[in-house]
Amino acid sequence: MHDVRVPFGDVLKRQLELAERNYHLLADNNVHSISVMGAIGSGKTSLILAIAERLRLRGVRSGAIAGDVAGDDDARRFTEGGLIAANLNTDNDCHLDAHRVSHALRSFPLGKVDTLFIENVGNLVCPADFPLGTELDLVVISVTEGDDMVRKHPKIFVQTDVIAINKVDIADAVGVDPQRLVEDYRTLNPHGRAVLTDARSGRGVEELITALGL
Ligand SMILES: Nc1nc2c(ncn2[C@@H]2O[C@H](COP(=O)(O)OP(=O)(O)OP(=O)(O)O)[C@@H](O)[C@H]2O)c(=O)[nH]1
Ligand SMILES: [Mg+2]
Ligand SMILES: [Zn+2]
Ligand SMILES: [Zn+2]
Repeated sequence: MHDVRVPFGDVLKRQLELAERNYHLLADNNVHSISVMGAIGSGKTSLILAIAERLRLRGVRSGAIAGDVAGDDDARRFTEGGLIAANLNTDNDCHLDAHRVSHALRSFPLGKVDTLFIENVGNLVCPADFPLGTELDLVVISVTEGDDMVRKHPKIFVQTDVIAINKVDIADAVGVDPQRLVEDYRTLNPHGRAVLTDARSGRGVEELITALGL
């Protein structure tokens, strides 16, 4: 393991250094990398699978690192969906960090993928403070979280330039207008792009791929 037992004030600095190293490792291997964040059950895994399925038709090979507190459910789903996947358990930590990711990257067959998705633990708070070193960030929110979700978590939305507002197929059922989420996001991040998606039917997935520049 890297030695991260440094005084508390230096921990974030060390994490930033490791994030920069991850960034260079991915770039040196010509891998496009996307950090996928969002609340528990918002549809992160489903959207990654939907994106990867479409990229495959264009000959783009996808991989995924599945960050979860415990278990390998998401890693299995990725493998079943044809992605090269690695499981990354945080053992009760509520977020991934660049250090954990650096270890996962070391054993990942980077030469076999063109795009790598790193799915964070379901959480909209601390992932905002722990950059992983990816090229792009994507935050997935589900309409089932309510129409005030963006306003309640300004930090992550200010710094994320692409968001997916997912489960729009059930927006009416939960009484949420996705446009309210879009407007709140525009207020916080005028340059960001918000895409409405339904990961199960595939609605909006092509638009999301374009927004991510993939
Ligand atoms: N109706 C509907 N259901 C969806 C959509 N996207 C995902 N789901 C369902 O929502 C549940 C959670 O989806 P996941 O993709 O596992 O969500 P996640 O964000 O990866 O969840 P965690 O990794 O546990 O935080 C599953 O039952 C999905 O089938 C959608 O767009 N519409
Ligand atoms: Mg998941
Ligand atoms: Zn280490
Ligand atoms: Zn955390």
